Amino acid sequence: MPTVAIVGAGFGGLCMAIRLRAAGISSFTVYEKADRVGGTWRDNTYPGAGCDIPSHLYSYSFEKYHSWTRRYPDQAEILAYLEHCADKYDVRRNIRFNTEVIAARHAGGRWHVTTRHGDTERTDAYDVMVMSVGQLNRPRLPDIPGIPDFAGTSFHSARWDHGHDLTGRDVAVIGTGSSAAQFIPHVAALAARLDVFQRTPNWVIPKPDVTFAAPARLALRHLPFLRRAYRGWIYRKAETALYPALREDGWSAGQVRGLALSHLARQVPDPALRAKLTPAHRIGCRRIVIDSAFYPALTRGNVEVVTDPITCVTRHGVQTGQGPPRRHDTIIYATGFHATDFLAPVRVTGRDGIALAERWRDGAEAYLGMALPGFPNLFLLYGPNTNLGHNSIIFMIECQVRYVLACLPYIRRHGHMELRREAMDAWRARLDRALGEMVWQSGCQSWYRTASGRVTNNWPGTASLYRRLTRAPRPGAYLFGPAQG
Ligand code: N01
Repeated sequence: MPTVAIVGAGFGGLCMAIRLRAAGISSFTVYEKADRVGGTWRDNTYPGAGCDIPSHLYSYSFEKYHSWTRRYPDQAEILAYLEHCADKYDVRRNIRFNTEVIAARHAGGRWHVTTRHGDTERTDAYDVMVMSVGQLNRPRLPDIPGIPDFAGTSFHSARWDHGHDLTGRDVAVIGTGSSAAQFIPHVAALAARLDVFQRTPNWVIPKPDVTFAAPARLALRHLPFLRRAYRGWIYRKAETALYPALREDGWSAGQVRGLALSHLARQVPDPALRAKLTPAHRIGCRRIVIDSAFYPALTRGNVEVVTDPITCVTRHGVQTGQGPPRRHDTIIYATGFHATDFLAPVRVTGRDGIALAERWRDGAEAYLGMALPGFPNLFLLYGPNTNLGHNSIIFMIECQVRYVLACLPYIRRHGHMELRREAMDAWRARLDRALGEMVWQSGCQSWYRTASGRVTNNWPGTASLYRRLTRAPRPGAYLFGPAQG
């Protein structure tokens, strides 16, 4: 059996490991730079962190006996779920924790993986390389002058400083994306004063969370048909109600927009604040925020939504060009991630010394989000153009893992499989046509796009279409043969 290196022990890497083990393949190693599994759900521990996709869809289809306590899981429950899966499917013994992959180079027909563990660097060779490092793993600080001058405490939302008590503080939050929306209610309840710096308002729709009563939990856990029906219902709702709103479909977009506007009207009585919070961009163009506690927090007496552009950060706090200087003793950067820098900072070099960073200079791309010409036996999970604006990414990851497993027999038989250039070009053309029909290119800026405007992160089809396309590798798309240099 081919030996497999997996990079990352988040949802993707764990899924790959579990399915390999289930297929009777144990010749794999998972490299994880941190000391535990969980990926984004290990890193994002801000108060209120959770998922705005329902638990029964935001989970592995094969892990049937887990009992979710609520409709929308919080971070702690998702992390516990991943820990549970790592134990139950016995993949921990294949994980090398505290080991960061710094480079991967294809040479002599194998992947040479260079890792750092403390001060020790070493290189091991594998037949197959699976990169599963996520899209939102490297926090981004804004490009605002003066950040290092601030005398108080500051941190990014994905690196929450739990030792810093926010009670009675004057706090500034920069950013109003999904992360900020989740933690602002908690910060507002503790802080003496909270300034929320909003550059672009987002569309917000309600998150109808509920805790499952014991009988419902038991039924969903032990009655497979009920569980399947519930999961299927959420899935179909995402495909039929949310997805069309992301296309040039005026009627569906109108429905979701109406839902967001009535949510805003219901939760924010003050017309001036409501005006500040009303987005100008088309709904779905940026990630829709799904939250029911965000707007009420912004209406509190100790909270101000500041829309004047930030000019700088000083020793004393975040400043705008308007009004008297502001004073803060804490700044929280909810400013997102380097989302379009796929795989960075790992140096990936393919056949004949091709550097992946060079190949992706104009934006990341991969066939089905997984394979690339010049990079034999390399697969990406949650790679370019596989993020969703409407459904569960865990579903996409499972499609990808199934695809990689279906490729392994070819690799075993032929030594290597490498995507044909023509397959990549045809895929690119197909993708561009589909992306042209999506709302993401309708003018707004978002983390879905590179600075030059190319949408590198999102999948333009339904999740069901992706599942069909990834059912099995199309042999015509690949070159097969003995391992090459
Ligand atoms: O980051 P973001 P996030 N000056 O990039 C602002 C997923 N997620 O961490 O919009 C002023 O969305 C920026 O302003 P603007 C989810 O996919 C999922 O919140 O660029 N402001 C924006 O408001 C999500 O989309 C869950 O004008 C600046 C904010 O910072 C993704 O993670 C929960 C600025 C960044 O928002 C990222 O969300 C949480 C500047 N110079 C997150 N620079 C689930 O529930 C940036 N901003 C599954």
